[in-house]
Amino acid sequence: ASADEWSKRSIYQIVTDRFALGNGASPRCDTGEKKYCGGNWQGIISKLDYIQGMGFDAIWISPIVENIEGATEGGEAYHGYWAQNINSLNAHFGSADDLRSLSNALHERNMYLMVDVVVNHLVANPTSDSWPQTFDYSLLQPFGGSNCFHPECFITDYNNQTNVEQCWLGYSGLPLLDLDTENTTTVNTMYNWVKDLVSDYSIDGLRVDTVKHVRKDFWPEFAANAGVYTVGEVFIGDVPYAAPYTNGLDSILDYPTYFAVYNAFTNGASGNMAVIADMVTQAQNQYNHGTFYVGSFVENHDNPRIQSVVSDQSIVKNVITWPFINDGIPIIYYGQEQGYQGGNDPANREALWSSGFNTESKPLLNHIKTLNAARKQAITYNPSFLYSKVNFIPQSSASSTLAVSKPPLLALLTNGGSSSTESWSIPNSAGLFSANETLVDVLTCDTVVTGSDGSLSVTARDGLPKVFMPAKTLSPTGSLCAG
Ligand code: ABC
Ligand code: CA
Repeated sequence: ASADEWSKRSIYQIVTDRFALGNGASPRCDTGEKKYCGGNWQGIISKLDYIQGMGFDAIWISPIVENIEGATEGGEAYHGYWAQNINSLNAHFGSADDLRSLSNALHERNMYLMVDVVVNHLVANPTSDSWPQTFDYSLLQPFGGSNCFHPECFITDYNNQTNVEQCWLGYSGLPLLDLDTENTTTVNTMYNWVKDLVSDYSIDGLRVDTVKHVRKDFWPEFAANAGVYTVGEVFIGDVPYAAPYTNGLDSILDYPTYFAVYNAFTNGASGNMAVIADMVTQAQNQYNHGTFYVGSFVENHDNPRIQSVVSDQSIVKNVITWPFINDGIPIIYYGQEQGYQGGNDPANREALWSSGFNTESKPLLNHIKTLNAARKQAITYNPSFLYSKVNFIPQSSASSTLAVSKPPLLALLTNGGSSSTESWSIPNSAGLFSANETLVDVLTCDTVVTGSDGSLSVTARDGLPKVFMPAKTLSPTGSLCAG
């Protein structure tokens, strides 16, 4: 599917090993052990009702190819990022038929499949401790020789782009052998591989790993061979650094805004909401296609979960609201809906089955479900919703509040927490509403009415986010605050 088709979607991110087992089992899973816990593709198939029931219409699954087997210095390859043979699947997750069944099951529901792919490296255990280390390169298929890899050196200087691209991630205990992406044969192998992968498993989109560790001009032809939406991981808090990668791939995961949001909401009163607006505006101006195709997220498998640093549920709900009211495609990391609290990798990769896939009395799950429905209704109501830039209406307490407009949505956010009192005002000059217009906060179904000049003032004492939609934009028979 194309970037335009993906832009309407909402993505649920899954670490396959940690999501569900096909046979309904729920073995103990100690994240600290860094071992396979048993999740697989059949397990995902068995829980598609759970995912779709929250309003998601796409999933992103962790890498699917065969990885290094057994223990390494960094544990087992349960996350899938340590490939050994890219032409074979990871048997822990199932067979080729299982993966095709997942793809088919998704498509029958009109859902999309996004697969995580890694070009930058493969992994083998060192066979000597001398320097440079030696490896059995024949394990690394279909490459099979040291000439297909950059000479061993570890990344030491993130300010030196050649060092970032041609030296290795990891460390001597667990080196990620860096593919020679300057070598034409190697490059063509990767281009052909991605083309076949997408067609063999009817993949709709790709999350591309370690994008900043491969030269920029590798990516356009990679994306062309993929032929589907590509969203790249450029792990950086800096828009000018990230922007050029949006020329080769359709877009990138919106890491700069992620850091701004994370910092604004997890630093108590010193958190600064104004930085969010600044970062989004930079991204809108500097990315190719602006922010229309970015992946917008507030948690993932590489960063501590929000609830590992913040417990105030009003703040948590504000943070979770963000991806749905921002430009781009919302991505929710599995477990967020269940209130998971894991910290840094590996603690943030908890088994979802320990939640029992409970959908009753789960406030965050319901919050996400409502936000998915609100965004869908906004897309239906306003044909240009997806291609309008989110706009920030200046507020007097700019460090603790944010007024975010993307018609027909108006979100009022705060990092003040559940015992704060905050006010927002939207002047009539913003041109958003007419006089005496009824607006519905779709998160509570409470209503407010604009003034006789179309302006809006809201004061709240609960620190909760508000997502207003004009009453006229809601369907009387729809799921959002019907009637
Ligand atoms: C293993 C252990 C961890 C241990 C880690 C060092 O080694 O399990 O406990 O902490 C996979 C596994 C990981 C595993 C790694 C390494 O492999 O999932 O569990 O960690 O063996 C992608 C994937 C990620 C995956 C890989 C490797 C890449 O999403 O899951 O990891 O295939 C870098 C890469 C990025 C990578 C990330 C984990 O590491 O660029 O592609 N993610 C700075 C650097 C970034 C760097 C980041 C984190 O630190 O600039 O390049 O990401 O190390 C901002 C700055 C940023 C800065 C951040 C921290 O602050 O602007 O530049 O990022 O303000
Ligand atoms: Ca590299």
